[in-house]
Amino acid sequence: MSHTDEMVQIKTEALGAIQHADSEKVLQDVKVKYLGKKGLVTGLMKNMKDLPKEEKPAYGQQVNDVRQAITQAIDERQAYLAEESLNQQLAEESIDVTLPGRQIANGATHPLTRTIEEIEDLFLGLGYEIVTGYEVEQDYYNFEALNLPKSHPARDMQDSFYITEDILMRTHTSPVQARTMEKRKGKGPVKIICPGKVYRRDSDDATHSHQFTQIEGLVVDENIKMSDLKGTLELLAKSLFGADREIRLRPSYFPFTEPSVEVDVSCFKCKGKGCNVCKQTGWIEILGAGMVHPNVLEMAGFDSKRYSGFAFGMGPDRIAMLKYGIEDIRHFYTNDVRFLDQFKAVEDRGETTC
Ligand code: FA5
Repeated sequence: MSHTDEMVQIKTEALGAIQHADSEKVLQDVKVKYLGKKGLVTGLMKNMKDLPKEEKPAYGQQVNDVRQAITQAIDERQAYLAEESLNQQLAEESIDVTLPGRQIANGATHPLTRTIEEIEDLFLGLGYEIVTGYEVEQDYYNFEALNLPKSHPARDMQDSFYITEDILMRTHTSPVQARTMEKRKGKGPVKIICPGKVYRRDSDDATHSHQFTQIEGLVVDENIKMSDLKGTLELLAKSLFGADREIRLRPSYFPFTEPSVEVDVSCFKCKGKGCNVCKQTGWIEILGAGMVHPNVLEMAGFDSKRYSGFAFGMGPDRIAMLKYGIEDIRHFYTNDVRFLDQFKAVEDRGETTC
């Protein structure tokens, strides 16, 4: 085959291969095969040495024309393939703006959080501060500073998770009272509520959990009386369970308050007649309270002759159970979305009281 025939053949083959290259990768291979350092067009130049001198310029020109034709065909194919791939990408990624949007699943505030926030709002409105303490607490603040020395039998009322002999998971929110009073260095007034988690070695059942929440309340000032406590708790009961609720105080015992009371609210379901919610008594127990024991005031550095105070401690878990008709406290902690979802509707309706 003559050099010219060879050239024509290479050009024809190359242009065919370029037209058939269906990807940029294949096209690149074609380019290397014909125009690369060891490519076929580059190889044509090597024929020059066999040609008579006078034919060399024309031959060189022809090879350059072939190189140029192939280069141009490759560039055109390259541009075509790039456009193709862009079109394909645009088609794949196109957004149909007419499709309906996807619903975002909204959560709802946990019923316990709702109850705690509702109680906090009431007391903030009455000028109380919110103070939080430590869930891992010293025996001193959990018991001793509350008039419960090491050997006191009333410690049994709050079976405890001890970490060391002197450190435990707090069994109530009352240590926050002791710590706050100590910080105030004997100067009133103190007007606080203390929400938080507490822990007891109670066996779990429908109304007991080993971890639950409490909200403590404490007011210390000159001239604080039992009637102040009663008025405050009446307001709380009405705010939580309805404006026509009444409360009653029954004598009780807490080492840190004297006198101590259990506080009942008239049943919101049967209005005091007797039903399954109030166990046919017409009353529901909601919290413990009393006048701060002089020993507790003195241990925290307050002069008990000048200052007096009241304190109360409630369990929002039990209050939320009553408010929302929840029959098992464990629902609060198992995070079953079917349970939690029900409170979305309550929230959407903006309900606050039962
Ligand atoms: C106390 O813990 C006192 N510190 C409350 C107090 C504070 C009294 C200030 C006087 C002055 P008690 O042990 O009764 O009291 O608990 C208070 C509330 O916590 C109970 O009324 C109940 O609602 C809740 N509670 C107690 N044990 C559990 C439990 N295992 N699971 C869920 N709630 C509980």
